[in-house]
Amino acid sequence: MPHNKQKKIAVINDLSGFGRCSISVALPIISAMKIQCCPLPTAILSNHTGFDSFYCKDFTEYMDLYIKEWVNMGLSFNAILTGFLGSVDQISIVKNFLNIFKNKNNFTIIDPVMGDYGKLYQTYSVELANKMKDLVPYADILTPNLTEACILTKTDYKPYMSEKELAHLCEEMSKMGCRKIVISGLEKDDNLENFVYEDGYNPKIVKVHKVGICRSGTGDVFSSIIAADTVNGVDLLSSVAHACEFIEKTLKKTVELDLPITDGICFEEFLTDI
Ligand code: PXL
Repeated sequence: MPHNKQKKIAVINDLSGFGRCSISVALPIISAMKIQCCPLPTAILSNHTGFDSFYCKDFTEYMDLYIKEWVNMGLSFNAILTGFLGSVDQISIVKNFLNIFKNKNNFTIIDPVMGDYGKLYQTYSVELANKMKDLVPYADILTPNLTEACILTKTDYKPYMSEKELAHLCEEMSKMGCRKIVISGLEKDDNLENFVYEDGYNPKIVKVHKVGICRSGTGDVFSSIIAADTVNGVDLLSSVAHACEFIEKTLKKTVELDLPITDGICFEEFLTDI
């Protein structure tokens, strides 16, 4: 197939025009890592839901037609990365997409985007959050934050958990059908930690020094780097270290520039060195 000569990743996520998250982050990062990024939008927003006001157009009704064209073109992907969903009905649309495009030669990275700091994002219903579990069995790599790991395992959220508690969360998620899990963005003292669980190995913690507080879209930078590194043949632990190092320097610059918390991290400053 002429369209499948270059490595490419399908990214199922929303397009937020301002606030540096989702497709607006995945496109530049994955491209800078020399992989073609093919977005399938789940919703189009003026700016992300962390702002007090935003316009959101749900894309559910157009997704099947969009996917059909990709099938007709004979596209294939080296990885599929999913993120923010716009409605409950999108769970079955994403499952259908994975049933068509997931195969034994590619990877699926499910970022079960649902919330942060113990709360669901504004547009997420409890029903959508419950249904997100249906995508876990498709994940070669699952990248929840702590809030999302708690929702998936029906565990009460608390901002700090011991390694034993984190390992337990991972065991529960792995029973749901995914082999590798990274619980990302754990804020502990002055550090940002990531708990890396790979079936059959002792879990590892990858940490970096955190400057200021965590910002919107950091999880999207993280999952985009993991997806692109995986396609480029990098092992999970090294790619988590890579993502952390990139996020650490970007957070530092973001604080230096004194950007509003809502505006994400200024990854453009370092994009060409990624
Ligand atoms: O970064 C997660 C995310 C993705 N998409 C939208 C969001 C958020 C977090 O606030 O609002 C639209």
